[in-house]
Amino acid sequence: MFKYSYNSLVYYGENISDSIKRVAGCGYDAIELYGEPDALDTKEVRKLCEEHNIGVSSICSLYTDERDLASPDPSVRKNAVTYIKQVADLAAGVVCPVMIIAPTACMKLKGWKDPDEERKWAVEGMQEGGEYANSVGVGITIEAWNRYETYFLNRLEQCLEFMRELDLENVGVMGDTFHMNIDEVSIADAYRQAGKHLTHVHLADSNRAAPGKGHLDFMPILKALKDIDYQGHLAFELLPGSADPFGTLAKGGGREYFDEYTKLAIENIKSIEKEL
Ligand code: LER
Ligand code: MN
Repeated sequence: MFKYSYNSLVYYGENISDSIKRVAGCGYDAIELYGEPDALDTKEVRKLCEEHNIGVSSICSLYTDERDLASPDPSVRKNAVTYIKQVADLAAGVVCPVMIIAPTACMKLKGWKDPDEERKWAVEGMQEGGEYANSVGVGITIEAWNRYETYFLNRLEQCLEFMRELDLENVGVMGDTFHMNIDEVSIADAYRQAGKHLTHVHLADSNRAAPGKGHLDFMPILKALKDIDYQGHLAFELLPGSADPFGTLAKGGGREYFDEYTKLAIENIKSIEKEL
């Protein structure tokens, strides 16, 4: 039996109590929180989760230009490490096992002139952040993003290579089917190759809508996850089909991603899980 979670990122601007209530009401085991430590009160989140009998599966860290482990600017790199530590504290405070981590800012499409130097910075920052996360009992999981969101890690095999450069016991990799649909040869094979190192999963259809609303075939994907005995959560990370999804949400668009898709996503994937 898979464990299910829904990423609160898409409930843009909503009160966390409404988000937790909706996710629990739709039968999820857990919620994935967006990684803005200052915007969340850990005691309140814990209380709400206890009340609604769900857990926090994961924290979706938000890597902006000011939170870039691979930046040539040492103050930006320092800020990124501080951010990782703050997210780790948030995770520990809400009893969450794993936080997502990435070596660069999201939407940064060009690297530093010296790739070796840049990689060294990214490894150093992730090592420091990962050690801190370990000290507060939190795992880190490295996410690959598609080529239109980063130039750095686009496929799981690259995340595994990066992971092996770290000296950490609490590190794994994760695959998001939206990104994988663009940059992997086979989503199922990439999950199989990650095997025991796969510590988190984001599910979305080809267009980042709820599974069933795009053209991905989830049967071989779920079969691969079952075959590798994946023990983490399946977290739906859905966002409106727009170059600026948060702008769309801020203007009141994407309402189907709230009640309708929260319900539909778990229903559709559970119906495939039954057939495995
Ligand atoms: C985060 O999980 C992700 O997949 C990226 O697209 C950044 O939002
Ligand atoms: Mn993702």
